[in-house]
Amino acid sequence: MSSHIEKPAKAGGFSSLQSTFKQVLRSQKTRQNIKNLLRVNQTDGFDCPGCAWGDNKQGAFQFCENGAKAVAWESTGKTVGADFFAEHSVRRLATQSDYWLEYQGRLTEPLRYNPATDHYEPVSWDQAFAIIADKLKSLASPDEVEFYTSGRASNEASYLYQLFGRLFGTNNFPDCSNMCHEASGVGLIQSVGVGKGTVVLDDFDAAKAIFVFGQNPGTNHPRMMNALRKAARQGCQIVTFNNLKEVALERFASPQSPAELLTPAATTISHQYLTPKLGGDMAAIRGMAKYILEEEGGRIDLAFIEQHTAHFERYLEQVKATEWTQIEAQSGLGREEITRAAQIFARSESVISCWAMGITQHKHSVDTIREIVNLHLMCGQIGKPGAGLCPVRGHSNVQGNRTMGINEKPNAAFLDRLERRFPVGFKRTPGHNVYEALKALHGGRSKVLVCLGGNLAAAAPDTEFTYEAMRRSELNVQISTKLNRSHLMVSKDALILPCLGRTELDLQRTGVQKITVEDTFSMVHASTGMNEPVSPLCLSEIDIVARMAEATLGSERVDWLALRDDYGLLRDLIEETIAGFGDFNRRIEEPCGFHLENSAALLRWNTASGRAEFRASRLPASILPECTSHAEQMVGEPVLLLQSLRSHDQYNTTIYGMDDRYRGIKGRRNVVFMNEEDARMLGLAEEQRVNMAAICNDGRERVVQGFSVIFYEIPRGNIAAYYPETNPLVAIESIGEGSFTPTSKSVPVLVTPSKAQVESLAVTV
Ligand SMILES: Nc1nc2c(c(=O)[nH]1)N[C@H]1C(S)=C(S)[C@@H](COP(=O)(O)OP(=O)(O)OC[C@H]3O[C@@H](n4cnc5c(=O)[nH]c(N)nc54)[C@H](O)[C@@H]3O)O[C@H]1N2
Ligand SMILES: Nc1nc2c(c(=O)[nH]1)N[C@H]1C(S)=C(S)[C@@H](COP(=O)(O)OP(=O)(O)OC[C@H]3O[C@@H](n4cnc5c(=O)[nH]c(N)nc54)[C@H](O)[C@@H]3O)O[C@H]1N2
Ligand SMILES: [Mo]
Repeated sequence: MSSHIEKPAKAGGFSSLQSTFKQVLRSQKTRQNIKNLLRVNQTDGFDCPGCAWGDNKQGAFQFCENGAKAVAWESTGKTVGADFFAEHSVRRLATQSDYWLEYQGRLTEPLRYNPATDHYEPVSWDQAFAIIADKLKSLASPDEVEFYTSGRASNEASYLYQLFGRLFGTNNFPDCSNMCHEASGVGLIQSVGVGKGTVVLDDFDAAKAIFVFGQNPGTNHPRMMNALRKAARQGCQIVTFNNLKEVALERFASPQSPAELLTPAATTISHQYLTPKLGGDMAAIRGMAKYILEEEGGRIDLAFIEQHTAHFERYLEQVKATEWTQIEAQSGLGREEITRAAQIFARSESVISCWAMGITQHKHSVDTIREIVNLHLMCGQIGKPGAGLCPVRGHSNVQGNRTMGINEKPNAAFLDRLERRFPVGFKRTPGHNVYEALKALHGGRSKVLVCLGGNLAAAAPDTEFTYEAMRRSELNVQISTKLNRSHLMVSKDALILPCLGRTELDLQRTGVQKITVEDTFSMVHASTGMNEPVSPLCLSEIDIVARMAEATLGSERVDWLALRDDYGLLRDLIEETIAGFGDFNRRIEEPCGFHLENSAALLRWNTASGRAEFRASRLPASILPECTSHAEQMVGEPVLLLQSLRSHDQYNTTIYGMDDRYRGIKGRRNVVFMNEEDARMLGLAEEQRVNMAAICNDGRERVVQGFSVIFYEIPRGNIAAYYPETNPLVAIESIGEGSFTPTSKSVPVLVTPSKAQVESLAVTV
């Protein structure tokens, strides 16, 4: 391949260390941030806000390059207050980039939008809470409010938030998980009766094979690279399925190993690296199952199947009926390479499968995840050391949010327990997820939006639709640390409520408070901030939620302010109302916190049949939606499938910088990775500017412009570009079956040279 872009030969190593220190030096609080890094993920420090990977809390510093970016981002000397907002109207702010908005610094005082001047103006905290309470009490129905949560909120904050929402009378809890691992939760609950991973960090030491599907840990879970490196060096076989050749999954150098740090030496991570077509994993995994059933039947764990599972025969029939031609065509992989992966799976004593957004953001994600589980059940690879299922969560406490009840479809057992403490008759009908919340706001059925963190405007799909939906809210309340796009979605009334970050000291009436989080391995542990808060006017998230609740509901049923004064009391309440939290306050004093029991890991199956359930789904007829062939006929050009993904220098909608070092990209983000042969066929040269138009059948135009073509090792017919820039292309109705997750990893588009008229690109079929 002849691209002028050069990828590094390995990931990690010195470049990683260099980048860490660059971030720390840039943050304007150098000394503070060096101190911070020494406290990240230590027993008495704060939980890294970077990602949900777990740590063993022993030994040296547990931070990574991208964790350092996250910490330095929060702990900056720059601030935005009343002066800034007096100078900049909302209309003017709206012309700035996402990068610029967040780089203005930390929010320092509560603000209210004034539609007459188009400026945010200072407001007192008391006034702010009164505005929210008045508006909520004026609603015709409690279901006219949407309570969004982003996965950084602590267990305590999210518990209080859902309790407030539920006592107010709604289950409308859209959250970032709806755009993220929702399919994992849905699929795992159906298959094994619990929506969480079944392994713990120690299992990575015991595994004889690790499969990594659709995940880029070198960038998004760098601490996972330590576990993979260690496993690889111990002789564990690592098999990667990724649409792109991600360099960290090929070769990784530990910044902690002197030899690998300073020399070209590195550890080979993947023993086998397969590059399926977008959405082709289910076919590939079906192929593995087919090979094992037909060629290595002796490796099937019949005793496990007999004792623990249901519907195996149906699955067997379905696998037999799946043809190799379809498996190869849909996965884009050859039978031999699938066979090799299957042999590693079948012949290894203990196997872990990890996955992330490359699996969960497709139309058939739930079925794909259930197919991963099928393979594990067939070979008895669950509930024993070194074996099991590992959806690798994103946000540092997204898993804890769900445990605490941030869930638009709460199960009956959860509500029953809550009702024993609060005998009020909680609503039992499901509330809104992100998709339904945006539709309800857009349609005027929901009137108030409250966001506990995050940046819904930039994170959600179909940018124009999302903007309009948020602008139609009559009151938009954003609890945030930094200015972002979501604050600019205003019409009548809006509030910005500045909160403390995780690195900051949280001092309440009874003293310094700690919060807790749950990592991807269901480990719950405490986190204590230590930095001086950026402003005396910033409140903790818990304080904000408690006062919002107090203003709206009064203190008759819950003494919100007492819980705010002492988070220990809040944890007592959690212990009383949520299963698995016995002795909560004491157990978080243990150095590593405690593990929440996982029934599937204990071979107990909370499913309809009381057994682990095989799922016999057909492969999808096509990965491309039906309307695309029509579009191809109309336009005479091939439709390409786009995945939207993260660069190395971003945290979701927060852009730290313009480089994507491991993919060889410097100083820009408006690039589209394309197979050279596809480019040739389309008459495109490398670095040529192109536009992308989405293929949808709802009559709306969705176009993004001015992306430079980069030749890249990517399967024919697939392209990749960064999120959130490509969000305008993801149609609101394009969601996963059973998960409602935007299909951010399979967006059918037409690519044309930029000079072409945008009008002529608007494709509707
Ligand atoms: N530094 C940093 N850390 C983060 C985040 C961040 O933005 N920055 N975000 C956090 C969050 S919320 C999350 S959810 C996680 C996200 O972590 P990831 O899931 O790793 O994030 P993505 O960048 O979306 O990467 C998707 C990967 O899947 C591959 N892929 C895409 N489609 C397919 C497919 O159909 N099949 C296969 N086999 N592979 C495919 C892509 O090539 C890419 O390597 O990271 C968390 N950690
Ligand atoms: N096209 C496309 N779209 C995607 C994805 C994709 O891969 N492709 N990924 C999806 C995924 S996996 C996710 S999780 C979502 C992410 O969706 P969100 O979680 O909504 O977005 P973030 O970018 O993580 O939120 C960043 C904002 O959080 C606020 N913040 C940061 N720290 C704190 C804190 O401690 N407290 C409070 N209150 N606020 C804080 C800051 O103001 C910051 O601007 O995006 C989804 N959207
Ligand atoms: Mo995520």
